[in-house]
Amino acid sequence: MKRFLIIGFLLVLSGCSLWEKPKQKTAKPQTDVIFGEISIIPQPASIIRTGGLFELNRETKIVVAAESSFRAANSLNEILFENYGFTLSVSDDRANAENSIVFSNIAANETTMGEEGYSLKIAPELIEISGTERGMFYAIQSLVQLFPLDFTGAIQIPAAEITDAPRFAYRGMHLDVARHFMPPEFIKKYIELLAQYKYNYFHWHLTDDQGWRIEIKKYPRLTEIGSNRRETVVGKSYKPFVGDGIPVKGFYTQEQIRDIVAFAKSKHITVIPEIDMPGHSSAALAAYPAYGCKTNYPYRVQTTWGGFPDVFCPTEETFRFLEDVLGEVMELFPDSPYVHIGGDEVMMDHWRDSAFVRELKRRENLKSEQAIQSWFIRRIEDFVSSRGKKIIGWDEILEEGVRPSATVMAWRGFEPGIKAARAGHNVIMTPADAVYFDHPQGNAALEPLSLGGQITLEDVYKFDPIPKELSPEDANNIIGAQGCVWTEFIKRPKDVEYMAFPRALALAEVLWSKQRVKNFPEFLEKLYRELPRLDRKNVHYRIPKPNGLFDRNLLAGEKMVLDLTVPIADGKIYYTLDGTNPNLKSALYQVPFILDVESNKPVELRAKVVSSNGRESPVFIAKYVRRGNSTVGKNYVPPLNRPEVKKKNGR
Ligand code: TNX
Repeated sequence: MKRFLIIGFLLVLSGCSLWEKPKQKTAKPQTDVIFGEISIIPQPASIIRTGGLFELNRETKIVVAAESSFRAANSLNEILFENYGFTLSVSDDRANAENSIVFSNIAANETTMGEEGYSLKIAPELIEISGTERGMFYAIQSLVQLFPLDFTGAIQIPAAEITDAPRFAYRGMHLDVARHFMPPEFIKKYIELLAQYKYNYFHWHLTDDQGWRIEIKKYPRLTEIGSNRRETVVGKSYKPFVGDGIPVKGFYTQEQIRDIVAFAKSKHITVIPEIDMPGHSSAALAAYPAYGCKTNYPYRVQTTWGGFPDVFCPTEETFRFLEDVLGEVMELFPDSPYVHIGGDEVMMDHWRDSAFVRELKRRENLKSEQAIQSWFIRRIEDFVSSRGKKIIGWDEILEEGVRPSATVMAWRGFEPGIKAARAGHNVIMTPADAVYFDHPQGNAALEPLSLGGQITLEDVYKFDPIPKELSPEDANNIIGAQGCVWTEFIKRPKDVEYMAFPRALALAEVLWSKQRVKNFPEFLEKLYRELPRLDRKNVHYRIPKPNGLFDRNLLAGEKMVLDLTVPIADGKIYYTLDGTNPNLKSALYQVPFILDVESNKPVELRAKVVSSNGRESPVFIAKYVRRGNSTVGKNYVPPLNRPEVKKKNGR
């Protein structure tokens, strides 16, 4: 019955003209996607080009056999509708399979492609998609990247046979909503974008010193008090403190959380909640000071960044409180096998000062404050596992031993990850120097205010979650990696987008694609085709650096040919050579030319890319240095008519 209702709904959806957007503008030739290579991020394991094209049009039918394929088909229809304003009819009639997209659901235990793998066969007469429900969902994410941006009567898709499966089981992105609250609609947008690139986990950092952002029914003060910050430090003016006077508020109600979790599930993303303990707990202690070790202490929702001595006191009352909180949390995230309990950066001064803690140490034979931290985490882990879930903690939880069942997020470099993998823990690699997307994407002086050293798109692409030191057996314990977006200096959703994209696309390829099919220049080519799709979704990604712009040491006599290509469709490059930052009045780069670089007189080129809708990249700098005698070639003819130059600059 339910099944027919779904068919009915889809038929109505596809046949009803009210649902159709006005036809797309004027006919325009399709992009070179059809004739060019097949451009998919993350790169599939195997693509075999066969001949011809499949033409998807309004008459194309979707054929499904099982309920799980209905859901997969539905997600294809959603994408078609959102982008082109129409949907396809869905039926279980396999009789005439011409001009159709046939979904075949395969049970996970009956496929060699694994739980997440898929096969996508595009032939001129039909498209066949097979896999588990999740696998079919990923097949669709690949398929739609082959569609042109605009619909001009038919969507032509190059024929090919794609077989695919991920390299890692854990492919995550994180978002800190404690430092700056992000509205529920944005969380959904973020999740949708992650799903598009085959991520399967969203790690939601919900509590920290500067804000508690999840409603807990039994402890209403957590959000009444803990979700309100009076103001925020301006930039890095901690001492003396300069505040901006602007309150930061916001939390997610349980209803909103359920809605987001269900939305994520429909996109095959598991949401992992993080409740940080025993440190990073100022906001909770501002609401319930009784669970700290100090009496008459000015616990408050912090307005600056860094570490704070506020810490949960390991009393029975505190454990009861934390178990109540985690109990409610686990009910809100029924599909997550994990709860993240933080465990990072604990300052132990308050424990050291506490008579209660000294007595506890004696009673439990705990030799150090670190040992209390481990004892604390083990108690929490016992509770979490009694509810059938596993804990994840930041790598500090390893320090005095934690049970092997705990999954470790290695953030302080590779070393803790190596240690944890050797000790038999499952490990998720999140080394700050490689995948902390709150770090700047280029020269920090030219980027928005941020933390840490630069991590470029290429750095992310070249990151390998498996450290070379590990034996193949221990390497199996590395279940994946995750990009982290801490939001001390990232205030608004569009700032999150700027920091996360396009680096999250590079990381998606690290996590999904086999190493042998990875190639950074090809990734950049694919990115060029993919960015307009992000524009379509109003994603405020950071416009990448023009290709061909990098520092050069020139040999005597070597010509410095400046040959740049714009990294985005319809983009323009403005540049200066006098050390000032370029703007829209600066010289417009049009064709390759020779730059005079005299001996021992370095030239600094500053460039900025501006998109057709007026969005500006940061300033990019390249330095050209020539040592020794120069004989700058005066006779050089710029390759004006080189086809690749025309193609890229002409769009
Ligand atoms: C370290 S990573 C932290 C966060 C900060 C981040 C800034 C971790 C477990 N703790 O509290 O926001 O660095 O990059």
